[in-house]
Amino acid sequence: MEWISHPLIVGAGELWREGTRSPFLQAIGDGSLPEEAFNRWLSQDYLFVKGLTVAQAVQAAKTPRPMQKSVIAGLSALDAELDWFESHLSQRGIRLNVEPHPVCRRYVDYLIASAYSLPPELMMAILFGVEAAYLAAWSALNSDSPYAEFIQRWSGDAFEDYVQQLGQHALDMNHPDAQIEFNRVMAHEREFWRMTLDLEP
Ligand code: MP5
Repeated sequence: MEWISHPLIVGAGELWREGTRSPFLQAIGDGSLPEEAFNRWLSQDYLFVKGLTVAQAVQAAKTPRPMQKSVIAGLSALDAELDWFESHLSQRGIRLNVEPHPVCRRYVDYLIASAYSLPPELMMAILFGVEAAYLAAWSALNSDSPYAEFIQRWSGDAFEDYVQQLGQHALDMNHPDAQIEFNRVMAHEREFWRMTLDLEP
């Protein structure tokens, strides 16, 4: 099955659209986004990915074979991604340790608390939601933009394969509450995009 026709995506309905589209993304795609707004997103997304790395490490510890393989491979990609963020932030003269915005903090707290308290079946639906949302959001943009490197990071074939694998695991692991958690992820994604345009807490 194509990742985009996954039952969790179809089941999320309008929330899926809200979590994967935003004026911020449109402005990245057409190159009209002010640099300052981009920089604020970059520093908050770095903090998000740091938090996701913690949650995913706990998830890896709880996920059975053979699905654990995808989670561990994803963790290794997160480690490389943190290096990539750090180099972009330093090139732009942005501190790594800015204050997390409450929206970013709430999303990360949800992921880390879920990783500790929920069964791995549900964590797989959550991780699929996190990654599928970014794949859909960024791959819809025109890669001629000045932000092409960012668009490509979340639109390439390797990333799509990863999302496809997570979607298959979420189907195989199947849990009755999977849709509830997937929808929570979409609501967090929607708030994250809103935050990028209005960053004052
Ligand atoms: C992702 C992200 C994708 N970087 N930020 C948000 C708010 N949601 C999802 O995660 P990754 O690890 O960068 O692919």
